[in-house]
Amino acid sequence: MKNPKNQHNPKLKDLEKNTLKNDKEAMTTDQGLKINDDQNSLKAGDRGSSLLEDFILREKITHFDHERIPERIVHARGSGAHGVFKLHTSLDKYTKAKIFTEVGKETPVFTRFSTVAGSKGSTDLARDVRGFAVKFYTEEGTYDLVGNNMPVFFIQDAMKFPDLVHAVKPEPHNEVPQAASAHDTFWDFISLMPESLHMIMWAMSDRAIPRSLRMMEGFGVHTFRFINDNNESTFVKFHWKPKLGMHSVVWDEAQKISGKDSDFHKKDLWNAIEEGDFPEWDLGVQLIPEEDEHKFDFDLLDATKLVPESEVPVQLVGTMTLNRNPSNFFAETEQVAFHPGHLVPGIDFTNDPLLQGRLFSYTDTQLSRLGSPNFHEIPINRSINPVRNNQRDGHMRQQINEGASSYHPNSIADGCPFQAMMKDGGFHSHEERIDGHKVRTRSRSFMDHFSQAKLFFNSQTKTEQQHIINALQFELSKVSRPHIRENMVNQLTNINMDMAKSVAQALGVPVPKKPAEPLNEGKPADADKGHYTPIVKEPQTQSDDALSIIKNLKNATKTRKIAFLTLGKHDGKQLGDLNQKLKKAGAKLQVVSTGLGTLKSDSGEEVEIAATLFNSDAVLFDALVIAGGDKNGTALLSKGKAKEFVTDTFNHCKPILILSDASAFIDELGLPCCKGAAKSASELFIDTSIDGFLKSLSKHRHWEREELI
Ligand code: HDE
Repeated sequence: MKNPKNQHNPKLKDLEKNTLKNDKEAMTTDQGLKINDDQNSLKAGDRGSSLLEDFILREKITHFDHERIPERIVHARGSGAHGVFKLHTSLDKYTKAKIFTEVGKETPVFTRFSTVAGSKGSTDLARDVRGFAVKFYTEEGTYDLVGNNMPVFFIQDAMKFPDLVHAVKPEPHNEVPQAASAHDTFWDFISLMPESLHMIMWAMSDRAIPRSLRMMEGFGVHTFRFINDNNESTFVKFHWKPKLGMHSVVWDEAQKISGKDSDFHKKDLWNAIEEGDFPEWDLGVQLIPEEDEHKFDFDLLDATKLVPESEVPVQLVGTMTLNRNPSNFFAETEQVAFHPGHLVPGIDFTNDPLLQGRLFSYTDTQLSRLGSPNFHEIPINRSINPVRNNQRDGHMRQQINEGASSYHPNSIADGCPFQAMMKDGGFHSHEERIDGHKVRTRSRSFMDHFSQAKLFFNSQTKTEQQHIINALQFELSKVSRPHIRENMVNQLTNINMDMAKSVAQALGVPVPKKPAEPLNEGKPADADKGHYTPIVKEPQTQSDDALSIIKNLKNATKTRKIAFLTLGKHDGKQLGDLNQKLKKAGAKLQVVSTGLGTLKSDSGEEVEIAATLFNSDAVLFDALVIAGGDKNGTALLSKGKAKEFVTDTFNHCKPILILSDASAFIDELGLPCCKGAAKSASELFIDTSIDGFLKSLSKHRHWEREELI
């Protein structure tokens, strides 16, 4: 989508130096030689062997042979987009970072969303954490906010990251399962590491199966520091809040989407941007004065903890809008290289041991992924502030540094490039008094592994709690070793006994009667036992509405995709009326029938069919309309696929509008929940009026229906 506003985006201007269009131009070799025959190799005779001399064939095949680069070790599957961040509230009291002080300023960004565990070609709808990485191209250098869609993490110390990733990735002996945590090694590790339990609650919740990348929150996860002009520090937690609100799919739906369209999220983001429905997120900050560092019932340096919004409110300061799709997936989305250590003056780290390890890992991994320390020169990674230093050479160097000096201090180049004073934007690491022994240990203040898992579970609606239980039942039912299932149930007893019991019942393991002693194998061989014994306690904040998706529903109608199921001869006036009202609400109606082409309504208007019962599926839509007119509704049900379409929509609790004879339709449909005794439309949460349907759409799902299924 060409957005006229983008012509002022300095990063997009910068990228233009490297973009190429082939319009009306001849094909050439990599050396610029025009090619006359791209169909045939050079041969000794027209049936003879190919000649080594064929430099054109050799060049083409050699380039092809080397096209692949290693995929990211984690977050391999991603979707990216360009956009801008605009600040509306200055944070100059806390930070000198210009992106957060100059109100009205638009900073170019490139954002990449990802799943974590799956390979590059895996499905979008895996139950997984989503990466949410934003690169801000600022005049003070590039700043990366490399976060996730969940505010906490599985582990507390970077030392355990390779173990966690080995455990969740496909098992090493047979390389299965792909993009799934439902297997023995993952749950074996988790069951022995109680520090992961808070994150497990998030990963088993609906947050792990978002409806759209446009409808999920983002978090910086760690506690960072803001530094102001007086070099005073304030702790900060970053939040991204989607303007469309949060929405998720249900697990059965997620699995079916994976089969019907494994690129569901990728296409959704791409299409929204192409259609001008630019996704937006508000950036929020939680600010904590340095003197309050120890006032919480958890450690701010522990990445398995969040700061409840009811304790420290999130202040919204600006908005990110993604308004342009990449021109080339590999050049931009694949080659973009994020790093939590890409900072600007005014932002700094804390001693969170997970963050500290990340500061090493990201540059290191780019070296093997992108192959050279010059990865910062790749156009998508290039700073819009010119790069000047004494780093030289290396594979694929692009910059041509002039002059004889490549060192500092020097006299022959007048000391240039020179070191910038702090007042001129020179980065100065925050000075912090550190006084302690060199120890390989973990602070006792990190040993409460359960209280925030309880907080998260307590904060969910009944529906959401049931989804967590269902997810645990599903995941652990795929674990073949009974002792792992049992260990996991024991861990759950320290979060919620009812949850632990329900999970145990579904797994065929002993149902616990009381909370178990938590297993904690995540401790050193000679550890002082007392030090590493988990602290089981209640959270200071018992429940926080901000943690629930359902309690925070908003704007649910905008960009919703609605299927209008018809065989033709539908009521044309009804369709027109519905279309108009849906458009006004920002939703999109698509006609679905048995084949492509056009259909005529009862009054003769032609409508274009967007999808068929065979090339599409109910899981790819947010809601369903059964057209009225000439027995259209019940006639539809003679098609087995249509029955499945309606039943899936019903089972996934999505809004349904029946514009034909609703009771005859329901009777004919024979839903599993009401076999024999047909229930009325209202008892089944099925709408029969357009206005009622619009209300249902804005609610997103009829969760009450889960009671009937
Ligand atoms: Fe990452 N992570 N990570 N991570 N991470 C990577 O860097 C790592 C962690 C996150 O779209 C890798 O360039 C360690 C937390 C995102 O390109 C690698 C630890 C959070 C992305 C790496 C963590 C993240 C990555 C793989 C524990 C949320 C995708 C490819 C100490 C705050 C960025 C790459 C993109 C990618 C290491 C934990 C977010 C290997 C060692 C916590 C969004 O460097």
